Amino acid sequence: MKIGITCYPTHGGSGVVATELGKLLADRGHQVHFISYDMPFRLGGFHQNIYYHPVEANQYSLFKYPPYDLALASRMAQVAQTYKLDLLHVHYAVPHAIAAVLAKQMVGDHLKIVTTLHGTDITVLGEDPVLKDVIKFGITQSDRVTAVSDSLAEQTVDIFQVETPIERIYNFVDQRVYYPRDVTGACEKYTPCSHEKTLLHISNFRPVKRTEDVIRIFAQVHEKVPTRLLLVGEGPDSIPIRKMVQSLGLEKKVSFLGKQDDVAQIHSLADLLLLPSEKESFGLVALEAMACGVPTIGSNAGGLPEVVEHGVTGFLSHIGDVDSMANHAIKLLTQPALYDQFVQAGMDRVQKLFSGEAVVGLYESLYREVLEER
Ligand code: GMT
Repeated sequence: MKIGITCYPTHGGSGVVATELGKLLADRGHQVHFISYDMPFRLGGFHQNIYYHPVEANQYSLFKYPPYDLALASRMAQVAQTYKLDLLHVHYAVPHAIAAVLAKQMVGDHLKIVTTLHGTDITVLGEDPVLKDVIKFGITQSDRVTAVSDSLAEQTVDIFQVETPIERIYNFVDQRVYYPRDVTGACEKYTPCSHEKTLLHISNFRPVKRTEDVIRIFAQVHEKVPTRLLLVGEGPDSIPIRKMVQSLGLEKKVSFLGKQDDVAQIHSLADLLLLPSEKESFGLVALEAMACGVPTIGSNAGGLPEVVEHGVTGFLSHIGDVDSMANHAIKLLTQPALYDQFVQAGMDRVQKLFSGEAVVGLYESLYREVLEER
């Protein structure tokens, strides 16, 4: 098949999933065309069967806002015509699904659109009265719509009152990259080595991640068990969180590592991942941690309970229940046999539900099904 993929090319989970999917599809012999404003960061070097087509918005002085959405639609149509694409698979509804609908109108009905909903495109932007109707339009005009968890599929129906069937296809992880790495000596690369237990949080430091809760959980755990905290990622809450760490006198125990590329290695340094999010349609970072042998302590928001099995591969508490999350962390850190059981259960769960091979097969079947309708 000839497949166009559009995603956000940055460090976010939707872009990671889209890029990894594209690479696996290319490995299986499909021709994959990434169409975006930048090269997806996970794409790396040369890959057979993968092409990248940049989108540039015109900066003409009349425009207060460069028309990226139109440039994207136009580029999608050009690539579709030039390379005779069978379908566009767009990740994240805004503006990608809407741009794809426009491209399809320019090219013709034979070009199919598969839209994958990732989370905040529905749970945050779907609540925006300005965007709500156009997101609904993108969903209803797509030939197939998938969501990364049952929770997100249900929320989409609730928020938009759509009858469009939404197929749940879970995110996946490449187990050739995400596995418990031997990190002997690697700790120095990120922070002074220590015999303390290591807690880890990775996110875009947006309010939905509740990073203040991460610090509160850590402060409680640290009182009972010698621990340190690694924080990976950057965003609007990074500076307030630094201030909070200072005001609690925890600077020596908390390392801010900023954005990092080799996340599998950092996961492998950790004992627990903290993910107390307000919203989390899936929680790719919890899946990556699980694949690296790291249980998650987090909230039961959105689709997180579909990834982390409470009491089996991690512990999930109500959003904001910092005491419960801290107690669960202390329990796992102080009971080695239980901890090992959680690690093993997590790795088994990854194999059973979230392997790249299985999930790429589901997308391939979906593509075939939609192309048969031509
Ligand atoms: O976590 C974010 O805010 C980034 C966002 C994105 O679009 O990359 O993540 C969403 O998609 C990920 C991949 O499907 C999911 O793992 C995240 O749970 C989801 N984030 C939210 O729902 C807040």
